[in-house]
Amino acid sequence: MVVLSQPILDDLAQFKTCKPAPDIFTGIPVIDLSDPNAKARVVQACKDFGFFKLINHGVSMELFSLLEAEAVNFFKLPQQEKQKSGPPTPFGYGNKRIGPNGDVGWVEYLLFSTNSAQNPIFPGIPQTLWCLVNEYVSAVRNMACEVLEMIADELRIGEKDALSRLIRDEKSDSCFRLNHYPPCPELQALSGRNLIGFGEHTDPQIISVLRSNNTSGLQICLRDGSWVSVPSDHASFYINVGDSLQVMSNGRFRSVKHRVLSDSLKSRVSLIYFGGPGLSEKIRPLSSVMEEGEESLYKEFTWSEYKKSAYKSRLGDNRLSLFEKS
Ligand code: GA4
Repeated sequence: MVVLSQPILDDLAQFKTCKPAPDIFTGIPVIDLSDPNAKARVVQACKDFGFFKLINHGVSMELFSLLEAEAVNFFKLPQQEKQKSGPPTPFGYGNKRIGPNGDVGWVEYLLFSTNSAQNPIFPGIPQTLWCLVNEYVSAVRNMACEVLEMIADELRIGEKDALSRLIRDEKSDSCFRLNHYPPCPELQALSGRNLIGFGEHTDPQIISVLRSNNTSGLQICLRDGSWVSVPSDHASFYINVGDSLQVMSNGRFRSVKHRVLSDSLKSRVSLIYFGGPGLSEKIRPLSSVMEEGEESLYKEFTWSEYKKSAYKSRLGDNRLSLFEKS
């Protein structure tokens, strides 16, 4: 029999739980970057799911594995050591608290701006980890730009770099997070449920690029409102459409709601790049995607306005609803 002490039970009580996901969903589009039909398939996936898996992406397994190993080493450090790089305001080490408005999750993480000048000095982060983060972010950004250029081409947006320039720009407000979801075998044994690691939400930026170790946990919400489990695959990337790209496509693309359940037995480590525009960039539907006479579904806003509003929201809020035209 599993016996949990009262303090542990009290601590666990603040986290939401969920029944472990039944089957792994096999319907997620898998897009081969070298496929001549990739552009059309990416656009279709952004419309249908706001989410797809990317294979043959050209970012080396070795770089991912090295960074993953460094991240694991960091998360193994004593709590006191990790805390030296926190709290995340908004960048740095965070444990169980997500964002500034009371959200919690069974997760610890490191959140960085991809613009070094915006990060405070993190006394607890080893130089090797820092260097690998920079190398990885630059490889993933290039790949994300390639995807955005394919989208721009397929949508017949005049300039090929209309979307990619937003995240390539040196003023781009992008960030990168390393998440560690520790296992919690006791709770599983006790209740048959899993802890919610990162509650349901959409990403505010343009595009998010995720890679994880071989532990499952990620779920996405389909158009019919059902939640399905994404197969884990450490060799591939998962790409999701963010709120800003939903607006730029005037609602054609879907900013996908997603969440992470912690695994009861295995640690999950995920690495996510969030490609966002510069603070003063205006976010509005691209004129080239609009049909004649089509109205914008959203009021125009700058990324700075959207971000400010996002940081006042709770994780699960529908942040775009404030910017929808009534
Ligand atoms: C969700 C996507 C990214 O992880 C993130 C998150 C951010 C944070 O963890 O600080 C936010 C969340 C995310 C949206 C609403 C606000 C801000 C936590 C939160 C409650 C880094 C981001 O850009 O927005």
